[in-house]
Amino acid sequence: MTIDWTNVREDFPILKRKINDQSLIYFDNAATTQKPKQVIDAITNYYQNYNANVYRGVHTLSGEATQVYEDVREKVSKFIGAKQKEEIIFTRGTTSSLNYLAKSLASKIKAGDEILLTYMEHHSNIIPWQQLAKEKNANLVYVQLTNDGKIDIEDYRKKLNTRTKIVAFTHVSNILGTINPVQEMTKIANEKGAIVIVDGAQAVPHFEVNVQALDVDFYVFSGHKMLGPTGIGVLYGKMQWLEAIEPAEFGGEMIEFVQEYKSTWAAIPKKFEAGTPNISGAIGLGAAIDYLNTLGMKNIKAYEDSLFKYLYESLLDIDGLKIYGPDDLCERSGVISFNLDDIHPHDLSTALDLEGIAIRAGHHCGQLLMRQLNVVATSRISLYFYNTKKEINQTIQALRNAKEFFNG
Ligand code: C6P
Repeated sequence: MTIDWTNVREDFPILKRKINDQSLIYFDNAATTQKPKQVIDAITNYYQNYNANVYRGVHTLSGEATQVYEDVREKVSKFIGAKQKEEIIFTRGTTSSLNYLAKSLASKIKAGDEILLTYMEHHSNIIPWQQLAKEKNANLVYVQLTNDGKIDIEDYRKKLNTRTKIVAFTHVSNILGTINPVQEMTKIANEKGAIVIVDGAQAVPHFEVNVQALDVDFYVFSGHKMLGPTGIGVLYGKMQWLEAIEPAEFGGEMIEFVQEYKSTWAAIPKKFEAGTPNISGAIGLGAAIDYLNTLGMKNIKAYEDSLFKYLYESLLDIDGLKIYGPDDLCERSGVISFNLDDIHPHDLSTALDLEGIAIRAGHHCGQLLMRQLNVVATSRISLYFYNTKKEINQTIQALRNAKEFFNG
């Protein structure tokens, strides 16, 4: 299939917006992606035509809503190559999936155990483990990064030992863009008997992910970074792990029998979905997956890679611009962090915003990584398939203008 990537933009109403009298150029896709009308329409259709709670009614509307909600579970399962749809738990997003796991796995951790993280983790993949370590008197251990922003595999091997109970790391760094060798890291961790949890927030939207091939124990991601709405995310777990862990949230629909002083749990996945779920969010996520499948993840990756190469080489041309992360573009996904001379990223971002260009500036929820890079903040451009070379050219010019303005 040949895709007209410029035509794809017609599906995204927001891309017609003007910001400061200029056409919007949206380069903050790692924070959240824009939504195609197919996703917006699917949510509207639910509220207009079959709004009801799931599982709770025998009436027609509830049956319809339940059917679509469960169909989305199946779609997600196929999209990430899970063995069965019951391995897909709906959550509010990556952060809530990781918090859920930290609570659910608490019973497996005792004093002196180790939880292995890396220096490129998002705060969402640090703080829940810090809290768990504090509660259990366990220890957090961090894997070093190489100078070009990759996980130091030798250090990783060294730090894994029989005390390591959990290894949690990101598939793709939201700051460096580094794609980590998940399969290799999982194999090494499993040999030591550690549970492997992978943060796929910046991976699933951009290339094909197959959790069975990766052989991870748990994999988590957010709907809103892959065209879906906010407030919906996924916690994938291998069935044997989901059977071995306890729920961390309790209430309606996650039970089987309730007695005065004890209860039993519903079958997986309902055991892990207490209360009314985000039904419209799941429906929006289902429409997002349909949309991505229509384009094809392989096509998306190929187009994004070519766009990224163009962006990377154009940025390299700007004097005084320092790029963070791997030099080998095969080891990167569509995120690029940089600093330009001594211009504060917030100033740079504000200057670009005046020209209608949205980039992100700050620590990107990665304060540990900022300290490793010896900076307080970076500017960041993150791409998606609706971006174009023309937008990159305009942004490069805007960066040159800002350089001249701030440096006089
Ligand atoms: N990163 C960014 O601009 P939530 O907020 O739960 O949907 O996702 C959290 C999260 C976890 N892991 C990684 C690797 C992430 O990139 C993010 C979100 C956004 O980089 C917001 S800070």
